[in-house]
Amino acid sequence: MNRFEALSLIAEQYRDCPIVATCGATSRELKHVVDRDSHLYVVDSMGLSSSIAIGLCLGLQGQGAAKVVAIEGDGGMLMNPNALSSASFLRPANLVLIVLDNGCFASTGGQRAQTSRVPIANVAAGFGLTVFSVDDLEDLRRTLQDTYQTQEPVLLHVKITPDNVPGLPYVNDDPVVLADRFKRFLTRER
Ligand SMILES: Cc1ncc(C[n+]2csc(CCOP(=O)(O)OP(=O)(O)O)c2C)c(N)n1
Ligand SMILES: [Mg+2]
Repeated sequence: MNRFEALSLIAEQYRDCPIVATCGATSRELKHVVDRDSHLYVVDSMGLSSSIAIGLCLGLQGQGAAKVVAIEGDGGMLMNPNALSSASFLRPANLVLIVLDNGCFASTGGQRAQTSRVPIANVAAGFGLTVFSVDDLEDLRRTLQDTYQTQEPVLLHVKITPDNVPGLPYVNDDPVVLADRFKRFLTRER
């Protein structure tokens, strides 16, 4: 399974939920799968989609968002592992933290990342999070349905191949504009 295939399933299962996508090819490809007001493309701020999503979970409590999804890369996740500690400590019941693990910094040329030796799923479980791990599309489809139903913060570890969809345009929108569109989605009547 590659990133684009994984993102297609995530966008389908979580089409009504806020999705915070990490920078680089993840935002680029998600935008190409489907571009929705419910997406926040975190251009450049590598590693922060998980922290942003945790804050959103807390801020949106009782406001009808079934789940808040963060899509992080393996490199980004290990750049900001304290988000795992925060998620475990704060226990936002509606957090779904999805880590697309290709073992490298695929967006910037495929340099080897620490996940080639540091098992993210074990690290997250060690922090006390409930962890799901998948490595094929059928499992991902099933597990996305399961994570939609959970009543606790979860980390979904998805093993993907290290390729990028070639030729996609950069997400060059002004981050202020991207954030404004997302904020308007969040404050819309449900
Ligand atoms: C603090 C910081 N360092 C480096 C970058 C450049 N950069 C953007 S995406 C990326 C690779 C991200 O790797 P990973 O999170 O594993 O996602 P992948 O591209 O593999 O899907 C890098 C190094 C950045 N945007 N911010
Ligand atoms: Mg990676």
